[in-house]
Amino acid sequence: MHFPYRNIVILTGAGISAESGIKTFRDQDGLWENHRIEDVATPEGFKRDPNLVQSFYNQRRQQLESGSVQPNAAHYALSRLENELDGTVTIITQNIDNLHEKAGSHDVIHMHGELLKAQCSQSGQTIEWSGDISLDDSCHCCQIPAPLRPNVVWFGEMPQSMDKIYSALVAADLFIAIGTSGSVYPAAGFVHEAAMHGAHTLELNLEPSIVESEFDEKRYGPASQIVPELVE
Ligand code: BV8
Repeated sequence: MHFPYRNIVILTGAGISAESGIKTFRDQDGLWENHRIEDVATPEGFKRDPNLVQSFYNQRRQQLESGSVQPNAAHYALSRLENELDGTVTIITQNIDNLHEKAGSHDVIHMHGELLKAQCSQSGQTIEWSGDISLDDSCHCCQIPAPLRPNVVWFGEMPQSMDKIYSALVAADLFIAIGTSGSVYPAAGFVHEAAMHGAHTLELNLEPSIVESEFDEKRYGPASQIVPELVE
């Protein structure tokens, strides 16, 4: 693989996991189809109906743990790129699944959290978690045990590791976005940040995203085809 880049930053979204059987958010029969964002992906929604929100994430965790969901050729291609490139490959994922890690990627930043972790609703501390989170599950880190919530960044909450993300974007000489609609910030603004610091920018998606005009280069098709083609 001839890759004239040394510091690659890759932003992934739900589209990279679609062919692994995980629903995206905004495609046909997507996750938001049956739920309003305000009801299942905001702190207010959790306060209003914690049961609904816990079960929305419990179902997604069950699917991930059922073993029926495995990395696809796109995840494996990125792991190969990280192992073979003479340089750095940083994956910033908006996804809360663990498919990049299962495919062998090591430098993965989960900016919107992780499904296989629970979070203390008081201290924000996270713990590895498998199985359902129920309303009776509480933390062991506070004087008065607090309820556990999914370790997921909801709308209106600050994404995780933003300082680490911005230093990666500043240092990047190549920025690739894979499988994201570009509809959520600050992730949708990363291409602009990387371009401002001189990176070449490439969009790999099934169809043009909302921010496709910001990219130097675009390739469209299913991730399991166009990502391995790029890395080969
Ligand atoms: C914050 C976790 C500030 C939960 C998620 C106006 C302007 C700018 C910003 C805002 C604004 N109004 C409100 C905001 C802020 C808001 C926002 O951006 N709202 C949007 C709706 C406008 N953002 C926030 O609130 C963020 N926080 O701004 O904090 C702050 C500052 C200081 C202090 C406190 C706070 C936090 C946002 C995080 C929300 N959490 N997820 C969960 O997973 O349930 S968002 C969720 O949707 C995902 O995580 C992802 O990030 C996001 C977008 O989804 P995508 O991954 O792109 O998926 P989507 O379905 O949309 O698209 C799939 C794509 O794949 C499609 O393009 C499709 O064509 C393609 N595809 C499909 N199949 C394939 C494929 N591609 C290739 N191959 C295939 N086979």
